Amino acid sequence: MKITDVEAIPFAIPYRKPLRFASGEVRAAEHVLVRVRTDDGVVGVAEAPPRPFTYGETQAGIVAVIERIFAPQVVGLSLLEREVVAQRLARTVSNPAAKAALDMAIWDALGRSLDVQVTELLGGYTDRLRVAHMLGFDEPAAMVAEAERMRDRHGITTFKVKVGRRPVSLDTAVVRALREGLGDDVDLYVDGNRGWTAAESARAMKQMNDLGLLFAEELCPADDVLGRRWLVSRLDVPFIADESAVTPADVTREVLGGSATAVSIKTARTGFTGSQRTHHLAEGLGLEVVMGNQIDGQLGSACTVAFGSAFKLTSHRAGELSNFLDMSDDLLTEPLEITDGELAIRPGAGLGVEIDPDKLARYRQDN
Ligand code: MUC
Ligand code: MG
Repeated sequence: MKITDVEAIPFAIPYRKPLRFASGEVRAAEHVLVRVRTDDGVVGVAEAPPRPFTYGETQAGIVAVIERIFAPQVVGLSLLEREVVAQRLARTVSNPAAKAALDMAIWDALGRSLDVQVTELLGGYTDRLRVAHMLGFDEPAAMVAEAERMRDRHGITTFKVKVGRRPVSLDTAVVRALREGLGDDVDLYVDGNRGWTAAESARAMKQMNDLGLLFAEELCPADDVLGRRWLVSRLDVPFIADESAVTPADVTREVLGGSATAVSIKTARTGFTGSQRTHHLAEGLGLEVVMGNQIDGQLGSACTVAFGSAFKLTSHRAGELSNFLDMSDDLLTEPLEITDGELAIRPGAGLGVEIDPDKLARYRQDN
């Protein structure tokens, strides 16, 4: 079970339509496939999605940091030395998606070596998550039509609505149209990606007071420390810290400072090892948890569902697992399928997914 090789392969797959939100926009999945090989011939995989507008990483940067810094630090270690891996990677600041993908590829290789599912290794609580779909910026009618399509085709009944535009009425009109169009049987929550000020956020939440929202996420920047604390103290729904709370220390700071009351766990930025730490902390602090999406492809979504299914707290709420539906293609031999509003974990060892070599050859960008 010794790691002998780490590969970082850039690939690009276009989206059928771009996803737009307050901090940026994604038109193509320009991700990095990470493969970890062992001396037994086992290969573990994961994907890293660069999100420069959130964490500063780029596709070329992820390839470089893995090839030049991380690979030499982990080659020669056993798959069982995951804490040694974590501590070595921690010597380099930031680079969360690069570290997370390497960590998850190691867990996948471990599961395959032991012939056990990763989700069983992590906790084995259940085998599926309810799915929440993320709606990017558009006209109200188009966003309602997309939500109806997701409900009719996939049985999805939880929607996260991107907000943070100005004037705030642009977004509050969308949320109202969704509630009116879809009725009271769907769950709705909003994510501002830091687009509004605290005062704008308070005004928008007041305008949506009668719409029965489940959560509000990152409506204003965490760096507006007093404004955000003021906002969170006057809301009557949990306020999710997403990009402001990547590490357990960030979560502690945001929550104890009164600037968040719930947390988004994203395997794309904390892997399985870091996500375990955040989960345990959230459980100890008594926080709501949502399994978030870093606009992941199918491989990334398989990682989210593997982690989310492993624990009671992470499987309680619908997980954000459906962005891959907007990609024009993907790398897996067998596509993930969302049915009756749920995504199930794959039955095989590790993550239970295989990379299609023809698809990888078609979309890789390094040859
Ligand atoms: C989200 O929850 O914010 C958008 C930007 C990003 O980094 O993640 C997505 C979704
Ligand atoms: Mg978010």
